[in-house]
Amino acid sequence: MSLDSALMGREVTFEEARAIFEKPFWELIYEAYGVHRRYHNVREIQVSSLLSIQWGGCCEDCAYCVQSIRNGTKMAKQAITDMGIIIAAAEWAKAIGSSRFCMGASGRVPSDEIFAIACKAIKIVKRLGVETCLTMGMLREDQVIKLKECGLDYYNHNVDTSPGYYKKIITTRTIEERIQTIELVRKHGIKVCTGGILGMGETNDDRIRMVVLLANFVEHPESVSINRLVKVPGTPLENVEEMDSFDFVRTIALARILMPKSIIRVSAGRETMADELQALCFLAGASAFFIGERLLTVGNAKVEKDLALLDRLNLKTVGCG
Ligand code: SAM
Ligand code: DTB
Ligand code: SF4
Repeated sequence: MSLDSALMGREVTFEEARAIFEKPFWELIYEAYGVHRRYHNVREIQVSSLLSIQWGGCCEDCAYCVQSIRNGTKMAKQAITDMGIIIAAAEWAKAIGSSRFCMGASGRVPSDEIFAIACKAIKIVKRLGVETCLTMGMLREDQVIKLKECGLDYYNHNVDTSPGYYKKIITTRTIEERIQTIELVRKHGIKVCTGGILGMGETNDDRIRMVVLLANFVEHPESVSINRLVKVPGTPLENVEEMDSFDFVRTIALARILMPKSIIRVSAGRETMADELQALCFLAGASAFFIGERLLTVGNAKVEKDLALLDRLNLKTVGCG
């Protein structure tokens, strides 16, 4: 019996997940690629684009984030209020192959002002025939209901690391608070995008625990975001030791095996990844990435280079709608 069917529909234990993660590398990849083939069209990659609609001035102390005032950011809080800029960015995203447009805002929770801007933008972007995604911190139930009414497709809210390592990275909130927002989003029928960051000094056991947490949600997240830390000067994680690339690939493979149907995105950190490493991520079951010159505030891989990579690997992007 294949691993995915053996584990289907029940909680996975840490020990089971670790046994998968620690398989001989090529056995793990073979297994993950098999799951990927059974549930997805392996010739297709889903691409999304990001736009920061509010940046800087955040009071949270996430050790990886350039937007936190605790990390001495010079970025004053500023929002995009001009819908024209948002529409132009969404149109550009569609033109370069994105089927989903994701808007992000700094902050622990959204202010009324940025929440209203996001609601307006969601309705307009949807009319372009592009899926919408939003990430703006923790939400109240009435806000989730409002976003659903506006037609929001996905809400991105990351657990970021393992429950045990969380306090080493963020002290101004708990992982349980994050999970509450994810549960509210799920409850009101908005698709869940969640994941975390690898390469923040955590161990492989932490990476496994994070994937197990995601895989044991009552329903698997429709979209799983695996970021590789972008080391931003001035943040406490600026000089953290580089993680092993094959452990990054192993984490993707584990996520693919434990969440067979989910979209798995290689998110931040691709700018410094070799094409060959990215190809290995796709082989291990990654099925999506962000396209565009910029993520939220940091740079991303070049668009022409990404389009050429897709071409060289005989991959095509999933169309809109
Ligand atoms: N403020 C909201 C929040 O924290 O949920 C939304 C924006 S926040 C920038 C979205 C996600 O970006 C974070 O949860 C984190 O996973 C990711 N992120 C932020 N800085 C990063 C970095 N330097 N490298 C990799 N991922 C990062
Ligand atoms: C996610 O998991 N990765 C994206 C998205 N969700 C919003 C953002 C990564 C942000 C990288 C740092 C920056 O651009 O500031
Ligand atoms: Fe603020 Fe989000 Fe950055 Fe944390 S990740 S400092 S909550 S913007």
